[in-house]
Amino acid sequence: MSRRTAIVIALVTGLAAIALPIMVALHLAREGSVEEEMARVALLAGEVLQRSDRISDQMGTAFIRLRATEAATPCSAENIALMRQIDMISSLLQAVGYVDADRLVCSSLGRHGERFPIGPPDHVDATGIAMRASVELSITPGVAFTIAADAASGYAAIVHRDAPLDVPLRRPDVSLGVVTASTGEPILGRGEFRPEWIEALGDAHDTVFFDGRHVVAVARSRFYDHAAYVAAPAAYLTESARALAMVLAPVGGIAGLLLAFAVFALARQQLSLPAMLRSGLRRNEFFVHYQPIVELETARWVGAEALVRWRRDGETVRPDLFIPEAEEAGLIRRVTQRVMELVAGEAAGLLRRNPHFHIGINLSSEDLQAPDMVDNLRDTLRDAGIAPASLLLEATERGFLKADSSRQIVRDLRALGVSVAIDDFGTGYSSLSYLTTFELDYLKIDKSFVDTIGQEAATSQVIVHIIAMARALGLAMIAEGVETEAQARFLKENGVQYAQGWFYARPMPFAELTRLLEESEG
Ligand code: G
Ligand code: G
Ligand code: MN
Repeated sequence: MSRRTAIVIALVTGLAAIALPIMVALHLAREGSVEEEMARVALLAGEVLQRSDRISDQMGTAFIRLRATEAATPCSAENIALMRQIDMISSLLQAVGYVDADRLVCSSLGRHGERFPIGPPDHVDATGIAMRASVELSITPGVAFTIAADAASGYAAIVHRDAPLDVPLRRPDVSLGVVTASTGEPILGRGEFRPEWIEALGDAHDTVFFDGRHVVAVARSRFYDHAAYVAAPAAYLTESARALAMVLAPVGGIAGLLLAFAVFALARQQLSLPAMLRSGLRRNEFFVHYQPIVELETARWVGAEALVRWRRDGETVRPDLFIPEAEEAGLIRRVTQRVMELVAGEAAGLLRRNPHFHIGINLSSEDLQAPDMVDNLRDTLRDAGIAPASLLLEATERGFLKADSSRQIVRDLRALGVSVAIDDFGTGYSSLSYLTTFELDYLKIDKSFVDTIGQEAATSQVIVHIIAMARALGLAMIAEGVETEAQARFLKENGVQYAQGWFYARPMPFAELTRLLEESEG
């Protein structure tokens, strides 16, 4: 994956991370309000049913008590007194009375005579109750009553028509009513009514559903042939969903931002150098350039230092950038291993044809601690058919810091026939006496000392001491970073055997190295 693709993916994912929770919040808001509305209408339907059940209970009780008097004249003074008493104790009945020939002859209010015609019953139910659903009485104009009369005895109960519907409503356009459960015939109700709402009940005791236009609850009485329904139009939903969304959307937005942030952090981590190094190793993005090492006496190329390069998305990353990262991330062993494989792969032929030519490979301090390092190297060299003497391993002072293990590995390497150099000498912090405890072959004089040659600075004397010391320790010297003829002359005059630097050649691809070598020998 290229860096650009990764950034685009991170951006798209980040945007999705912001948009998705908002959409989910909106959806939940709608869902939540449907559920909320279902709970609300179910509760209301239960209340309507309970009220209509209690009204029926009180009517039934009233009929039983009135019938029990077995009075010859139902409108006797004693009977009217009883009616009054029943009326007083029945919380939901407005009055009880006596019906004859479609007139309310008397009631708990007194004797009415001819004054209260109530018309014929709308229907007589299975238990012999004659229902008049909506009757207006002349003493209370504009108020509708339901009159239920016991057809056999003529006794009747009078309730406000809408008494069962007297439940607290949040909205005026909620429909509610009571129907005959067995037939679905409406008994009383307010607002829109659809027969299919009752049909949806089937054999169940109650049901609640959303038919796309209304949230509907229907509940059937356990005692009477009644069912109550409550239906809230869906228009509320969008409204309450909007209200809920106003709360949820910002929460979703914040969650989205957090998510987007996490995605970004993850993407950044994926784009981090260690992650890129890992994928670079997997995808063989590393290659090696070779910088010739020159014998000062003869000006001949006697070897070359392998310098790792990394081509990432078309550009070459410098090793001073990624080597420290690789060390930090614990990947340097794999980098070194890869360099060794690359060198073994391309340079084996050249090294067999030129037994005195050598290739230098840089080691990191971790390489000098790895117990399998010597065995791995031996295998790599054997598989490639390279003589160990063709190899120079360069380790910096830092590499020698863990003295005991690294000293043994250096010993094993040299026993194998490989040469070992101390690289960047003088730039570390090891004491000289400490370095003398290592058995080495070469000392590479760091460029910073070569740079001082010919300068007046006091440090320009240091290189003289380094040279003297290397000679005392019996180490051959390779001067690094030689850029001028004057530097080359000075080094040669002071007994430095080898040099490396732009004055001779820059690091180059292997093909160029072989071409130039063959030309010089040709
Ligand atoms: O020429 P160049 O920019 O490649 O060198 C930069 C630094 O990277 C030098 O200090 C060199 O020692 C180091 N270096 C180059 N190749 C390797 C390698 O394969 N392994 C290690 N550990 N260091 C390397
Ligand atoms: O492993 P070491 O630090 O020795 O690697 C040598 C480093 O110095 C590499 O980055 C290499 O490209 C660089 N180099 C080699 N010769 C010269 C030179 O003559 N001048 C400069 N400025 N850098 C050089
Ligand atoms: Mn080096």
